[in-house]
Amino acid sequence: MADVLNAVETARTEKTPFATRYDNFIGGKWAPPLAGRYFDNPSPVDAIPAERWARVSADGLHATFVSAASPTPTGYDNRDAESGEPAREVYHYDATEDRLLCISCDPSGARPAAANMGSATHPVWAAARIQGWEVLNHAPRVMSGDGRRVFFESFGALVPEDTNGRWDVYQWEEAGKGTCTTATPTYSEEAQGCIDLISSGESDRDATFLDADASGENVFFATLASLVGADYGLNDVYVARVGGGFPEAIAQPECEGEACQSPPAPPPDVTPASEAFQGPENEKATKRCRRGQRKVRRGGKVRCVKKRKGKGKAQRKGKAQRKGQGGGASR
Ligand SMILES: [Ca+2]
Repeated sequence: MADVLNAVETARTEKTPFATRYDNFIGGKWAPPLAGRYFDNPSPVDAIPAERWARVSADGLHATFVSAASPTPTGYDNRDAESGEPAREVYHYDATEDRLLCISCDPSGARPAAANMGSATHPVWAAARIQGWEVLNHAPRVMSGDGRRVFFESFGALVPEDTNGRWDVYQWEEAGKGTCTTATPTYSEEAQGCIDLISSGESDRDATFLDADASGENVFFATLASLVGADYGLNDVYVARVGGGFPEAIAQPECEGEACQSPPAPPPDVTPASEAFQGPENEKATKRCRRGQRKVRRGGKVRCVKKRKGKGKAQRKGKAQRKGQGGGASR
């Protein structure tokens, strides 16, 4: 094992060496496995972040993990339908009810379609998986804070809409606590919850779970599939959001006959050259008179002359009256 440890992990291991085997930590106490079957790997935590296949919910009452134990502790035959090799499945454990569920086992009871995640010489068969840790100090949130949702990837098709024979992102939601009930079409008695696709199940490439928020109502995943009209291809990050979605652009109907005309020409420049240009012809627009004077055109030229007092007073008075009426009417 030392060959896969980094310097920090090696130092810790030397200080606190691994025991030869570990009991299970259940309900605050260490307890030996009921059947006496200990894991081969004595490490309580895998040294390689990407291979840490277990999580505990924030409330400490729920756990999810991956195991290839065969048959499964829940009695499902998890041998790959083609190779016959035991395949990894995803489990959910609820400490409040001491209940273990296989949430990725095929709801129909059929044996799984698994993929070899390893190599020809060291095969690792998996029908489903949760994402391992991304790096030493960060694990994607594969389970909501309350433990009632788990996001996993399945190679096998668990719903009829999954037709691509590739890895897809799924959600397991416990029945009775959210939108899932025993009457929901995707409810599975085996999983005691609803199993739904998050990715499309139709792309010819794998979809990947990236992360989720604590509520489990926002799930981030990557896919090559174009799930909205504006996505023209390539690998994109999507968020599946409870109550979310984009308004799709409405396709313009095809035109017929006279309706098929060119779009109207853009409006002319808002600043015509004649206004921007400063010269004699612009004198009227640019010449300003002093207070008490007004502009008049005489002999082709603009001049400032004294305002006529009587007319000016009458105009100002009329304006004031209109203003006053307007103000009253608006209240
Ligand atoms: Ca699939």
